[in-house]
Amino acid sequence: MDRIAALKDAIIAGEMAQAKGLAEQALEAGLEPKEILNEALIAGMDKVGELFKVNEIYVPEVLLAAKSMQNAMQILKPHLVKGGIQPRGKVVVGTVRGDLHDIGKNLMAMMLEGAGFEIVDLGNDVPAEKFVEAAIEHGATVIGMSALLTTTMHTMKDTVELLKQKDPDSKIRTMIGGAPVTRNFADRIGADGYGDDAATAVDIAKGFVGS
Ligand code: B12
Repeated sequence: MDRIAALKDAIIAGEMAQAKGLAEQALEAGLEPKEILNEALIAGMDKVGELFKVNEIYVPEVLLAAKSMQNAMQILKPHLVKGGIQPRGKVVVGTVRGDLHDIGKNLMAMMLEGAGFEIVDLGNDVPAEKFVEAAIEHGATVIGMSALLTTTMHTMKDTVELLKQKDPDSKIRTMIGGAPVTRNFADRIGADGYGDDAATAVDIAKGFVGS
């Protein structure tokens, strides 16, 4: 099996140590960092997203795959920076104010990173002001918000409204998710995107940047 295919398989299987070693070997063998990123890491995480959507794998497997991808990414990153490879776009992510549930948010962040987006993770308990300020300051393309409590979902509405107020011609798009969040709620508050799983967050963000 060639090195790219082996690395892609290691990502899908969540083999963390192997993924790191294979990324090192691929670089040593003279493969282009961009090729390793696109054909092994991103392609591997794309496959993980597909399997997750059809319930062939579950949250623990996705977390292992994402960790493997991050391990390989550690090796690749300095070479990608040297080569001037641009991320697909920047996504500011966080769990909304009053809410400490961050497993789904972390999953969304990892899947987006795996798809080539740069992530600014604000953590949990994030107020509307912080989402908007960080997105403007970092020149983000997307704000991705997560909520697990029905009592905290209103911060998503506050963020959408504050963004319109602070940056009326904003190109920054908003997407929301989390167990109690629905498409109907997203439409009502004027969010640009809604997804019921972390793989869909990637589809939405790709749609926003037109790729
Ligand atoms: C784990 C958990 C906790 C952990 C959180 C640990 C952590 N670091 O996250 C702890 C123990 C801390 C906790 C605390 C509490 N919890 Co709790 N918790 C849960 C539990 C069991 C699982 C949540 C979870 O992680 N699911 C797995 C992840 C992967 O799912 P997810 O977040 O929905 O994310 C998926 C999608 O929604 C989507 N997604 C998520 N975000 C986004 C964003 C975008 C943009 C997109 C596109 C997609 C997307 O992608 C993910 C993967 O596909 C749920 C019950 C349940 N079965 O859901 C209760 C639950 C959420 N908790 C609940 C409650 C009430 C609480 C407490 C108030 C309990 C208490 N009395 O103290 C506190 C609140 C603390 C706080 N201020 O936040 C209730 C909420 C009820 C409600 N309707 O509001 C639930 C539903 C339990 C219940 N049945 O009562 N909790």
